[in-house]
Amino acid sequence: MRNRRQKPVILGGHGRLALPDGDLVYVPGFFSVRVGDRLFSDLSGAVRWTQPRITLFGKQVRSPRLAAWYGDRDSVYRYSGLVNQPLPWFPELLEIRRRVQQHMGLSFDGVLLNLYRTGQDSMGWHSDDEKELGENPVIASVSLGAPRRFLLRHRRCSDLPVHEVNLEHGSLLLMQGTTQQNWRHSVPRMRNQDSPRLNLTFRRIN
Ligand SMILES: O=C(O)CCC(=O)C(=O)O
Ligand SMILES: [Mn+2]
Repeated sequence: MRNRRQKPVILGGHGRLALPDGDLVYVPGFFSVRVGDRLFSDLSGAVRWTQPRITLFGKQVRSPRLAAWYGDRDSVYRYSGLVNQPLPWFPELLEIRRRVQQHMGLSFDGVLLNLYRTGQDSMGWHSDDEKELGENPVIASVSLGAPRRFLLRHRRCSDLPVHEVNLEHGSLLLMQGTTQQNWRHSVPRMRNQDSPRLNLTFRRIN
């Protein structure tokens, strides 16, 4: 049984992070503060945000954040019991995708955006293991705005401590290899955080 009072292992620095049984790469400052600020403000206004209903403990509730799915026309993505038809790419999304693809030498056909309006918005424990993503998906996560804690918990080895990365403005986090098979992740609520954060996770569906 995991000791709930055990402190998380803080992962930091630049490059490959020491996550056992997984493959995480962190690139702080992937976008400069200036470019990140511009993208944050352009995206906040341009994205068609929705607040989907999700089923939690058998009850329908509004998800504790806003979200939107953009991508190629045939990138239909089913998650949280919802069928998400893609909205069409627009210039700022294409600009970010181009930078990410150039850096990685990989291409992505969809992006899930999440807006955490304050520290009261959050994302619960889950793995990005939907079947359309394939067995060992590469997910490229760009963070803009307020820094938030990103937690990882092993799916089976409960004696492994929770691991934590602080996702900063303009950063890129890659989750790849067996990370989704072996770990769940979450973005917990944070007291003392009033500012919004925007996250983009680039994914490959087809
Ligand atoms: O906001 C984040 O950093 C994570 C988002 C996430 O896990 C997801 O969209 O599946
Ligand atoms: Mn996720």
